Amino acid sequence: MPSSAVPSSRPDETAYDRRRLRQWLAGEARADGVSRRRMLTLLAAAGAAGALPLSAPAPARAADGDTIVKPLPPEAFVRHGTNAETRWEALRGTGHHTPNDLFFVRNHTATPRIDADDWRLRLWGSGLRGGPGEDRAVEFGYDDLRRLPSVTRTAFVECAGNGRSGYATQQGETVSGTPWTLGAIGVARWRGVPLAAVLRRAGLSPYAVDVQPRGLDAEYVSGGENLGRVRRPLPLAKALDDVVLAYEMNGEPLPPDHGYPVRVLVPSWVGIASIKWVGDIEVSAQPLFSPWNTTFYRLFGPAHPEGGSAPLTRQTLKSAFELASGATFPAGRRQVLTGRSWSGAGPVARVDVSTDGGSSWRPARLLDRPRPDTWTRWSVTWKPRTRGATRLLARATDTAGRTQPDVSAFNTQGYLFDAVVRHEVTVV
Ligand SMILES: Nc1nc2c(c(=O)[nH]1)N[C@H]1C(S)=C(S)[C@@H](COP(=O)(O)O)O[C@H]1N2
Ligand SMILES: [Mo]
Repeated sequence: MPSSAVPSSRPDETAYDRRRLRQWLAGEARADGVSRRRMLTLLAAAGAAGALPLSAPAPARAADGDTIVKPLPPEAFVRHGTNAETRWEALRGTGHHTPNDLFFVRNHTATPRIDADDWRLRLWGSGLRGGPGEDRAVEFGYDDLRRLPSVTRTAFVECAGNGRSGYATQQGETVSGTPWTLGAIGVARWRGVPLAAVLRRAGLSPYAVDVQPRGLDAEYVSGGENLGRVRRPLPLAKALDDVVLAYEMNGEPLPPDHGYPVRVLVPSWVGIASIKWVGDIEVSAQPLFSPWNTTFYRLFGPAHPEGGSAPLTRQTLKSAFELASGATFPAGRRQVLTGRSWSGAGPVARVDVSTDGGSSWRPARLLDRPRPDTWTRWSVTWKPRTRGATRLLARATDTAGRTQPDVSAFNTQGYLFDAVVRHEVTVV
């Protein structure tokens, strides 16, 4: 995608979704693990007549115990149940790419221990070439993938709920889900095989429409309901575009917590699309639905279509200071404030900073050449004069023309928080 391209627009996504939901109604799509009621709700919302009442999905229950393998030193991470959030102050001075040991972890259950020698990737389903009505399956081992021509790309993985706590702290709104501040993002240099190359080798049928990778981690139970293994369909067009089956992260084999031996990397899209520990990929000639593109990862709430938005694709626009919340600064001394801004819609080419709670703004100095799928680092100097509490603000603008608003549109699950974050500090 050229760096200045505008992302596919929401109306297209909505029409696409509506078409697929109708196919489901006609018995032409599969929705394993999604209740009929949920599908009917989405259908009513996308189509015409009287929408069924919307039941708010239960928030995921956090499990206890050791669900993450790597060390999580408290100066670098905040623990949220099965997940670990990176502290922004720990990123100061770490360079463009997030070191693997500082990268946030989002686990629905727990990191599985997998031996690459036993691991196989199975591609199967009605979207692979075979005889009429005949499902084919093709398998690749770890060495098979490593022998294929590789690509390397820098991209963020960011949870769709990153910044979610801002709905409560800045907007007084109650949302469900992990209360991340801004540390559910990391940028890495990923190396692997284009998913397109593997699909073509497996023998893609001209009728294929959806591709659904599934993780090898345990089945996910939410609100007493077993939703099965983590999986989410991707439209074939995206799967053939820039998706990578990644086996390296920042020059090392993928660490266990980040998907060893192989994960999917879907640049700029919501983190859930980047399935870790991928074990199989269904290639389907029918549209597919899973809980992760129906119940979860749609926008529900008064500002959104009744019954929910189309499934989320690209991440939104955000900025963060490389500072602890409540940091203190001595009055009268010159400081260099640093931070990073990013967007799923295109490179971030402008960042404005306020050190007086939003009364005055000035452009930050950009420290990276703006590129898609990753953040732009920036800095401003600041000589605080007045003692007491103040707020630091940073507002990014991307090349697709989006700017961070003051308020983010509420949605019940707190996804895609994009408002300017008020970073409270004290001058002493
Ligand atoms: N198999 C599997 N893949 C997964 C998940 C998971 O729990 N299981 N979590 C998803 C979510 S919600 C996010 S935000 C990213 C997080 O990737 P990371 O843990 O490497 O930072 O992985 C995604 N892929
Ligand atoms: Mo996520």
